Amino acid sequence: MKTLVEFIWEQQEIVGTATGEFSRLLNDIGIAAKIVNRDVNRAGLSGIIGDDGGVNVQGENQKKLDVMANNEFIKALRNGKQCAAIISEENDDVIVFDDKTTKNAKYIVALDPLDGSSNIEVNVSIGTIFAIYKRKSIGTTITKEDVLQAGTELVCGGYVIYGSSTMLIYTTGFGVHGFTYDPTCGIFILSHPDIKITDTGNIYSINEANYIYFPEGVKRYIKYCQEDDATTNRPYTSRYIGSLVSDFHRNLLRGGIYMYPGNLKNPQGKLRLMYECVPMAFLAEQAGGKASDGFQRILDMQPEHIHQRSPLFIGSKSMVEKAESLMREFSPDFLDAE
Ligand code: AHM
Ligand code: MG
Repeated sequence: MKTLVEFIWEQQEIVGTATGEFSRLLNDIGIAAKIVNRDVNRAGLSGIIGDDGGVNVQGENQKKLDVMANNEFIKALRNGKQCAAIISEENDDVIVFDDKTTKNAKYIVALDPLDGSSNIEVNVSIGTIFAIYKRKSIGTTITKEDVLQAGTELVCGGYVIYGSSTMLIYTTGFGVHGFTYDPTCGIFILSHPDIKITDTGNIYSINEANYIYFPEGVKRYIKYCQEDDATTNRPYTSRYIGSLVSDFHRNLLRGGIYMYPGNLKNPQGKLRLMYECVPMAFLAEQAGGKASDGFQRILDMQPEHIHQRSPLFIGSKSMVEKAESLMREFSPDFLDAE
């Protein structure tokens, strides 16, 4: 039995970066996850279900649990002192810590504290998504270059799923590893070492209600998924929870594709590049899968602002490649036509 903390240390020693700072940072994320897990579990009893009354920078109503989860992560990262700044879905601007120790910390964390929050009230699995970058500047104030880094610079990507059991999954570029939370002793235990996604699968996940607004390439891909072809195991099966963490997690373990494409109303789709698409893309690639905006690799995209959106096609490699080929054939100019 190996705990998350033991595993992180072991991995750091293998790659020769065992200064302890990164281990402590990941441990701080684990601490916040446990508190959020407790609150999510008790939400129906403790009066923290429902709207908070606030609206975030994307114009979405904030739920009480969104705000609570955001506060817990900020608190844990501030107290842990290994993170110099946070980019959060719930904060318009970058949160920069400026106390004596923390302002020299090496890392920057981007996070969606509670993803899939429209599912909170109905007891459906939700999650936290996080991305860790190493800052470029040390000893000065945080710069734009520290904050707006491409996914290729990512040090760690991961998520926590608050589901029928709570799990923390992460990668630092040496495989994808999953830990299940044991609530009786309060620790994350390694349960899914070295997760791999199959090259193809039979699940497709997309909000088909947006069909009429989709690019032609996406419409063709949906039809492809629905055609009868025994050699490729089609028709596939459709599964869409509406919670990226849960949809991605299922497809990672079973094989499949998740899509949130651009549409005529929102050509860049809905998901945020830095704290939703990029960490998931790192995990997908590390598991042997693929992540794309329909034309280019998600990890190669250079963010221009912290809340930037991007279309996302992610999961089993062959399935993403098929979707990309239909996008190129039938909707080559879709993203240029904004
Ligand atoms: P959120 O960060 O505001 O919760 O939005 C992201 C979520 C994803 O988890 C999910 O896949 C998607 O939004 C669902 O959107 P839709 O309801 O348009 O299908
Ligand atoms: Mg989200």
